[in-house]
Amino acid sequence: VLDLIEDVRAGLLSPPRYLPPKYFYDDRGSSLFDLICETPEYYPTRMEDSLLSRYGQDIISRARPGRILELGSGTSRKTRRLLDACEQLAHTCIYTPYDVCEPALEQAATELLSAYPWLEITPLAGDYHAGLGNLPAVEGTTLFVFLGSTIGNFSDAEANAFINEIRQCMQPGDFFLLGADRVKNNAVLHAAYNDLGGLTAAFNLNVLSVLNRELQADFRLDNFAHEAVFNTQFSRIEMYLVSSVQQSIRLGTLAETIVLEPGDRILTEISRKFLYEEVEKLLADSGLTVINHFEPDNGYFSLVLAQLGCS
Ligand code: AVJ
Repeated sequence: VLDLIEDVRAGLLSPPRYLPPKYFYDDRGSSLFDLICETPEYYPTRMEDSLLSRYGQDIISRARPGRILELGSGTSRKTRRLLDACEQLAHTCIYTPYDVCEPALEQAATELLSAYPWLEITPLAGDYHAGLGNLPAVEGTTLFVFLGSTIGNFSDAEANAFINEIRQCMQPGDFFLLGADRVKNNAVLHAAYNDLGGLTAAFNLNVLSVLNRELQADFRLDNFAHEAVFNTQFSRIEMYLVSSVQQSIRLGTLAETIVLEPGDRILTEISRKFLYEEVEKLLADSGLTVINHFEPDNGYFSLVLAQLGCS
C-alpha cells in the first residue's frame, strides 16, 4: 500500500495523470487478464505460446539450464512449454518462479509439481522493480526468462535499467529469454486492446476498484470509459481511463480530492511495440549476445535467446 500511495501522489493528483500498470493485477484483474489472453483479438499470448512450443527444445538444448528463473511468472502457464521441452530432452532443472504475488506463486508451484513430478521448484517472492538481490547459487547455467511482452510496459530508460539489473545477476554463460511484441498493422493492434467482449475495458476499469479498496477512494466506474490507442510516434499502445462527466473523487487514505472534467484522462498503461532490430538492441545495449531470434511467419512477436558472454 505504501508503494501505491507514493505512486498515486506522484501520478494521479495532477495532470498528466498516470498510474503504473502493476496495480491492475489483483485477483479480479489477474483473472480478467487471463480471459483477455483467450479473446480472438489478443494475439500476443497465443503467438508467444506457439513460439515456445515450436522452439522450446532448441532453447533448452542450447542453454541446458541448471535453473530456469522466470521474472513475473504469474500462473507460469507459458513456462510449461519450456518444461515440456525439458521433459522431451530428459533434461532436469530447478524452476524458480519470481513474482510479487505470493498466492499465485504457491498455486503455480502446486499445479506444476503435479504435472512435472521431477521438477524442483524454489519460488521467490518479490517486486522485480526493486531488483533481484542475491540469488542462491546453482550448478550449471541459469536461464532468465521474461515473457509476455511485459517489457513493453516500460519506457526506454526503464527497460534498459531492468535488463541491466538482470545482467548484474547473471554469471558468464547464463542465458536470457525475452518475449516482445512487434510493430504491426494498426487495426490488428487496435483490436487487441479493444476486444469486442469488453474484457480489456473491464480490466482497465478494475484498477479503479483497486484504488477504491486500497485507498478508501470513491471512484465510480461508470463515470469512466476505456480508451486504447496506438501512438505511432512512440510506437506504443496507450491505455487511458477517460472521465465521462465532471466529477470529484475523494481519496480517503491520502486526504486528497481529485477533480476531473469530461474528457480528462488517466494513462494506465503503455505497451510498446518493437521493431525486429529494436528487440535485439535492448539486449545488446546491456552487453548480451543474441543467440537466436524466433518469430512467426507474420512477424507479430519476437522470442529472443541471448547470452552473457564468457570473457
Ligand atoms: C501483460 C503487459 C503484456 O501490454 O499487452 C493486455 C497487458 N493490457 N491488454 C500488454 C494488457 C491490455 C499486456 N502485458
